[in-house]
Amino acid sequence: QYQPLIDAMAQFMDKEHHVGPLLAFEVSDEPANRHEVRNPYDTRQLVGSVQWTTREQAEKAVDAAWAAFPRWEATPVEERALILERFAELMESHMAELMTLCSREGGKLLTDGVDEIREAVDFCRYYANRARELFGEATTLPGPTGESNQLMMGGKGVFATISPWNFPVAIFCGQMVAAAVSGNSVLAKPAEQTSLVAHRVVELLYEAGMPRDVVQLLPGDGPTVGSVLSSDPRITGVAFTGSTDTAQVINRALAAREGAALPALIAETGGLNAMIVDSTALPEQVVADVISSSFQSAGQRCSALRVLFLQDDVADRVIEILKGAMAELSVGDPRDLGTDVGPVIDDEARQNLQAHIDKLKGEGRLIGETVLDPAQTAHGTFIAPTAFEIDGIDALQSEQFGPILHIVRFKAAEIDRIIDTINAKQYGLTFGVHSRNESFADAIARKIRMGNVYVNRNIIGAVVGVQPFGGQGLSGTGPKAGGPHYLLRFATEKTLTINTAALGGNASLLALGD
Ligand code: UN1
Repeated sequence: QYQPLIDAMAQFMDKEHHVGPLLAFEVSDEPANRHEVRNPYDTRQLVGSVQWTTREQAEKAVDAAWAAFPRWEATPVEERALILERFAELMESHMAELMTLCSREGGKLLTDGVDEIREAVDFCRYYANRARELFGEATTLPGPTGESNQLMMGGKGVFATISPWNFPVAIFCGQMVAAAVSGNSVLAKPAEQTSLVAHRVVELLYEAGMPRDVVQLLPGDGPTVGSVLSSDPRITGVAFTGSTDTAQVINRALAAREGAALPALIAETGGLNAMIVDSTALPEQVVADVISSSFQSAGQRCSALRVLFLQDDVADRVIEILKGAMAELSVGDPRDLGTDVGPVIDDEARQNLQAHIDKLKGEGRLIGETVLDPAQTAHGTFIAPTAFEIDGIDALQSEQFGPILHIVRFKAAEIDRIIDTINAKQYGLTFGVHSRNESFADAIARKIRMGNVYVNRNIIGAVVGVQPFGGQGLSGTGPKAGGPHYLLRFATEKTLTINTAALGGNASLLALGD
């Protein structure tokens, strides 16, 4: 079913894109401030360039966002929601173009590209409907006679959304539209690596009717754009998805602001995601789920599996099948439907992952590795899917954001200690159990402190509205993206209490919204 999309992608394949910020005011072309974008599959290919936002432009964008806020907040929620729905339709009808950008700029496989854009579309529709429920009519609350009580929902002000390169459409859109549909104006900072697709997406958002001062796009780096967005006292809230370390930096910057609203950081960060497999599990199914959890999207999902705990009596069997499956993985061109694993995002990522691999190889820990075909991978930033056996997770401090799996063997009697060790790491994102012993799986699922727990399946691919996604502890603040409470963190609540007796019982005179 991909063939029509592949055909449609052809027309976008060789185009170069030269873009810049999308702000409420004109920005002149500054060649000196342009950054090249290269294809991770073949870094000899120039995909385009991005002009980064300057500090002065970012500050001016905050002015414009504040000026837009009261008008936008007063816009009926139905109108705001309809813009999201039109935007979702436009993304669907531009699927091939957006997928091409995801592939050429972000190294995404076609299948991942389709999932990515569908997820963005789902976010728009889900948040549009949730916004109608939350921001429509005020809720009338019961109270004593002679008094009326109403709870009204509004926006907070100006939100900065700072998003990652691994879901350059889905997460980028999810944060941006959640903030906007809740009545806030938005300054969206895409990841440096994936600004081209973000630019096209925001153009479509404008086409859908979003006013240009309500959502502005500020491509650029952390030290310039990121620092304005986390240190300007006029920023009411920040929605951030990315590394735990960066979230801590943003959190400190927000907290240090004088005279600013108390910070509202919504962070969705990293994990040290584990899966526990006991001796009753089905090895073939375990391996299929481990392969997708660890190596799909080249392991570049915050939900991806990093540590596999195997009960000793099934460990050899699972490892043997896993090695066979890893040998079969085809690593290479993301545009080829036969490819299982594409490149990692850039050379910096490749070097960091390779250093981790070299270290563990040096310790004699390697148990399986996919062999790369130089004809496919020589010009790109590739990392071979690799599995190591380690003694425990003490030495694993933070996640390796790539196709690297660590395996730990355990004995049945050690299970409680293992759960405690995993919980003590304080990363709390995704987690899996494979077991046909229901009470075992259930007990572990209850004890583990994780945001998303999966039993007898893979641990990636949370579906919007069905499996709300997000972690706890070092993995994030909540509320969960794609869940019923997400928009609440972008909103204010106002309780309006009226002494109706004073108005001769006619409270409607004062009811807000009239
Ligand atoms: C992320 O990698 O930042 O469950 C989030 C999943 C996706 C979300 C991943 N829906 O894999």
